[in-house]
Amino acid sequence: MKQSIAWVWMVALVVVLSGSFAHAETPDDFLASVAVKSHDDVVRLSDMGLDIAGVGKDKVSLVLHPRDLPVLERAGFHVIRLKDGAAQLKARFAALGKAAANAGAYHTYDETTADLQALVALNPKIAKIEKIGQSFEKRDVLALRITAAPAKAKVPKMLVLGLHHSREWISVEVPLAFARTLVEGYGKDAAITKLVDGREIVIVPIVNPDGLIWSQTQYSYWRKNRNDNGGSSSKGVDPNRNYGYQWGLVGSSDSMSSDTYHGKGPFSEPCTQNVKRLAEREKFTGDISFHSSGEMILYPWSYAYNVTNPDHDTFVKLAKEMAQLNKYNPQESCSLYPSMGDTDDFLYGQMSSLSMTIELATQFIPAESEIKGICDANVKALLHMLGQLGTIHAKSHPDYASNLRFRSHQVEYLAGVAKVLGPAAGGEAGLKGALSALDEARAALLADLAPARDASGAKFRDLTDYVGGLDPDTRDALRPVVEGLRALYLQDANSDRGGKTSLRRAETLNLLLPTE
Ligand code: 0X9
Ligand code: ZN
Repeated sequence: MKQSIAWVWMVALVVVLSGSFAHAETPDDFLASVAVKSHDDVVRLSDMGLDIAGVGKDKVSLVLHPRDLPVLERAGFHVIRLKDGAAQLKARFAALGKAAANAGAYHTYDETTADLQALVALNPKIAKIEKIGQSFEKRDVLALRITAAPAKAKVPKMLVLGLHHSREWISVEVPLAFARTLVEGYGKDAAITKLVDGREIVIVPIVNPDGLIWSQTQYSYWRKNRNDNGGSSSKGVDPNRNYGYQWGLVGSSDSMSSDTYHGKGPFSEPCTQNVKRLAEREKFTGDISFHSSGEMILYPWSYAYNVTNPDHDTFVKLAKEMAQLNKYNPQESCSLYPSMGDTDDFLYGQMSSLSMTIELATQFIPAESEIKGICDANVKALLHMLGQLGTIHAKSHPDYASNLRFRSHQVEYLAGVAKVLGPAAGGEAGLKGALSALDEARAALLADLAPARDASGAKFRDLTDYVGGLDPDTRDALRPVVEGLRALYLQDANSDRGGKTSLRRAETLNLLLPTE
């Protein structure tokens, strides 16, 4: 989808979602739009931890809480509240809410389980259900494994994930349709038979079952999982900010009430731990995580600009080919907005799977009549990718660690920051002075760490090891600096695309981290 028509889907999305507040758990939430002058403004909004519902050419739609208003105003954004324009849809969501466990043509959690079981019954030789773990509320998270390859054969493996975000019901339908196509087509359709004979496919239609149930029965607009956040009145962690690769700063929030709350640590959530365990065990060649909306095929990286992934050309080619089949717009994930802790950055960056996100449809929950068309088009794209995985795969990531040589200015910088951390820091003013004195050493250090040459962040791990080997006093003083330096480095990678404010924020944050 071209940027020039992006606003059209955003408006469509607003029309549907404005009907979804009948069961608002947070009834103060409202849909709004703000004008944006450039893409840097979108980056700033995302970096503020706001819930971005759609990105248009000159506007962004947001789900806001009244407490967000002064923050947005201070940042210079003019907020326009959007009116509820779809009473009939409101009635539809109200009806769905009342009829718990009935989401119309959309699958509920129980219906999804039943469908997976039916597929196994249809052909138990090629389809098996596996429990990959449990959700926060102790529901089983199920995967369907489909293959007719000989038991020990080394074949390409593809992972398909649905429903990270509770309100994105359509993201369950496409993985299910893919499973149906493979199981029902085996032995009847030559191309499908060949794929199932020579590949292994693992499909997890619902990564976040608690969220789906909450969205289908209580509050259709719910996005996160249902973690009780230690008894807080603000529930939920955004599963797509909780993966442990480049986690925690850009485009995600440390506030529990935010819709992009990243959780209390990387992989703090059962639903992301389940995917991590599965991926570590299976070593997938490629994967797709389905979301809605926007009609986009997104490839890494999500976490920062200006860090070209080592498999860029492979991703571009594959995404373009798939885009011919589903007619979506292929693009680098961060060009939508940068965010840390998403599925793809982990599965690609850490697990070397050719990992992409597909944003389905033009609304989170499209009209039921659209489900079939969306599934058909995207199953075609998935089949193409499955075929390609026989010949393409991610490069193994270069071993940066062995190339790292510490320079004196790096040690100087660390020693200087350690001093600032000491009792003589002198509050805010002292901190400012110390920061400017360290500027030169910092610039040299960042140049040396060179984000563009170290997309995997391996140098940071090496730096951490180095500090770990120092005498205990120095090590204790430096440890939080090194941890925070990773964030500083990533922000620096963003700095020529509007990340300057964040750079300062990250840096201050690093310096104020407790030494414990
Ligand atoms: O923000 C997300 O998690 C995804 N969009 S959604 O509307 N479904 O919530 C986008 C994931 C890709 N990551 C980035 N574009 N940074
Ligand atoms: Zn999503």
